[in-house]
Amino acid sequence: MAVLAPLVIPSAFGSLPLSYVLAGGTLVFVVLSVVFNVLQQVLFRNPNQPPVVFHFLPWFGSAVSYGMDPYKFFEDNRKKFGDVFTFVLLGRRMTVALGPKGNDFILNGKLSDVSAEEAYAHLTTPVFGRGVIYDCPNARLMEQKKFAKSALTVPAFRSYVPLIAAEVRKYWLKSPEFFEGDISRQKGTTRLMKAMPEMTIFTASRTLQGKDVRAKFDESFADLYHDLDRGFTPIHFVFPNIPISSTFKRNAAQKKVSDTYMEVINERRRTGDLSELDILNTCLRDAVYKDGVRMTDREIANLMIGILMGGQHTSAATSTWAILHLGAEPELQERLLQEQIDVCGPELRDVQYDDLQQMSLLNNVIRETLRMHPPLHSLMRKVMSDLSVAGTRYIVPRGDYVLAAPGVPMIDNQYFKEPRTFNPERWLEAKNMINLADSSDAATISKGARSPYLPFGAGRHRCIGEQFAYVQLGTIMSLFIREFKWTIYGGAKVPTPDYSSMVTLPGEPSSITWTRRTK
Ligand code: X2N
Repeated sequence: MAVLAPLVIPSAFGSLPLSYVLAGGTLVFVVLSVVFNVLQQVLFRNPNQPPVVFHFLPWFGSAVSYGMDPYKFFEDNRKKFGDVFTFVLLGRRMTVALGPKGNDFILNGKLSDVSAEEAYAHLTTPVFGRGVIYDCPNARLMEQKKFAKSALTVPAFRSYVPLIAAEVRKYWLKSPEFFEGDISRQKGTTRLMKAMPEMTIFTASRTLQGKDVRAKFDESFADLYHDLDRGFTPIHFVFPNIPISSTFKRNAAQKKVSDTYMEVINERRRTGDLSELDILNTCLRDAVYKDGVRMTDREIANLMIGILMGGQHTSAATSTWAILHLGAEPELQERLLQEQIDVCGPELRDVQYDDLQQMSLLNNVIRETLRMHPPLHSLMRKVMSDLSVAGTRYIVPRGDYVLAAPGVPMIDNQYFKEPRTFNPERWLEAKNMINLADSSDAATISKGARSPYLPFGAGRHRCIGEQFAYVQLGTIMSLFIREFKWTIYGGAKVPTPDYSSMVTLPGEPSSITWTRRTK
């Protein structure tokens, strides 16, 4: 049939099918843009802007080397260019500023100069929903953080520890990763990247959001949050609305989860029971902005999604890394058990919040885990007006993004001896506890970002979840240490990091083999 015959174009080479012409045209376009891109980098270097990491492909830029191992990428380019350089990442110009000064420059940047919401909202708003976190003016976020933070008091933490312990025990009992209903089981193998995210979501929802919210995870919430997770990826950072199933599921799940929180809110208002010390109740009572505007129930619902997503990936990754490091060091497990006995007595009474404060080795294990594996390797801001970099002639142009990598000083031997060695004991030395900037730096680096140890960031966007993270991780780890001895599955080493997700995760298989401690 004539309509199916390939369209033929006359040309200098005779007649060619259209597909050949299109392919040839595309090839010529790609070759020309690569050539133009290379020539532009070689010929037109602007001495008043940071050096640009050389890349063949326009738009794509250095995506592969950054995406595969950002720390190696930062280190390699620091050797070539120093602390400040620009690279192209999937259509964005990212200017990196390394070291404590770089962290200060970015994380303490003026509100009128750098914007987090302009860097993140396209990723986070479809997941969290409208009106909160990065989908509102920064002044609103500051107050939302204050509302949430005001729930995170010592009395609240005291109430959380037994709730976390109960959730962990319940999980062990029913989960196939642990006892699977058979409490007499004495040994097993656990895929940490299955078990720890589940334990994290159950414990965080139970404590931060209450019994009724936790109960939803036995019904629909687990699958819906799973759909939200799969819409919270670097792919969606680059293409927020890429038409693939994870995007559609993300959008549907956001609506359903938000609606479910609204139902919980209505029910709490109906019964008037706001007695639990959770963030939801605090917001229902107190979330009135300084200008008299009250947060709507929808905004409170969406804030709950953001808070749970935030706590989820970061804590699940950190507990997994910590358990893996301990799995590689059985002797450290014994010392942690001794600490449990020293603090809670030989009968090992249930751990309390105040006990956790006495467990310095346990807290140093968490601190050291966060030093080697801060969940977020890159913190970004969009540059809103031309920024000059102190001590250089560089101007970072408006429209660029700036990228802080607080994890870089944390593995730099200038600040931490043998930085690749997991050594919780290093935190017993006082010099590691505070800022290590020398006196000449101290004058130029304003407070908050001076420290080479910033796993919770610094400045106006600093994490509000630090204390909660220590309570959650400390309680879960205490229970693990009391119940099990473990090694990494197959006698393997601690896995290398996988940077392809939103947080730095241990590569698979991240499994442990455990035996019960007989009591
Ligand atoms: C294609 C490898 O993979 O070459 F969650 F209430 C809730 C952090 C945002 C990181 C974005 C890009 C990686 C490309 C790899 C809340 C608790 C938060 C804080 C290239 C070939 C979320 C985006 C990561 C780009 C890296 C936003 C989290 N506390 N939670 N090539 O944070 O705080 C929250 C806050 C972001 C990113 C990336 C590639 C408050 C590849 C191969 C492939 N990034 N990324 N939180 N790449 N390749 C959170 C900050 C907020």
